[in-house]
Amino acid sequence: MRIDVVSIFGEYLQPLQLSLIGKAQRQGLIELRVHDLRDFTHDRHRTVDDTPYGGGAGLLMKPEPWGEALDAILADPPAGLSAEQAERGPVLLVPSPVGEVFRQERAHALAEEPWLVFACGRYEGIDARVVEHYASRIRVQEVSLGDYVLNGGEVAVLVVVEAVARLLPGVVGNAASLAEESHAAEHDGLLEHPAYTKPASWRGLDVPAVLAGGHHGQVARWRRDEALRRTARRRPDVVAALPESATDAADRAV
Ligand code: 6GU
Repeated sequence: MRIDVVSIFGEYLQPLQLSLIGKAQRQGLIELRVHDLRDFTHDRHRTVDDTPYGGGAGLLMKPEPWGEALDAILADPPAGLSAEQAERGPVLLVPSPVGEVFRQERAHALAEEPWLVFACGRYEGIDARVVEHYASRIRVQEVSLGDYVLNGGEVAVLVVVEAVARLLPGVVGNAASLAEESHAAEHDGLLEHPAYTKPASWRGLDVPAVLAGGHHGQVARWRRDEALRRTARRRPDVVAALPESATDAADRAV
């Protein structure tokens, strides 16, 4: 997968050199290219921001450097795309508090793409014509991490790249661990049950006896019950959205 990121703070993306994502880059599973938006300005001060039309506090990012940066990236596609993939182009992801909330389903969908481009806004965001223009040429998705405000899109890139990259074949050693975790479709999007390792007793707290009992059916039932209870308490929205078909009679008794 090729990932291009445009930012005025490329150093923010250094953590992507660490751990499994760094290793995936060294193995050639991911190619990350970070571009400095200021390289696409033409004035002495390398200006990327300006005051908003209509007034108001803060500065907006000017459209022209974004147009030049994104056009240059689009003109340099990864090698080995099929004709259809080249025609479709990348998905342009624009982190923003006004985007749709980023969820595991979207991470799975993006993991199928050969090419992602991220546009990191700062200040009060990017002139709205940038998204409007590129939406007429390629697929554009504005994505939010949740209902709070960050200073820019770079942290969201860290989040989205990590969530997507770990779904690529070969990035996470044990593929089976992906199916068991919180928000996995295999578990109806429920939160994961609590988990324990040795010792069996620690500071007066014992591991639930059923987990050491060796009865696989009982362990599975206990985990499902705990996942349902935890999700109902912490994320009633997730339980409310479960289709009838996702729960059986034993679930509904929890
Ligand atoms: Cl993706 N960007 C910014 N600037 N703020 C956010 C966000 C993204 N998600 C939540 N708040």
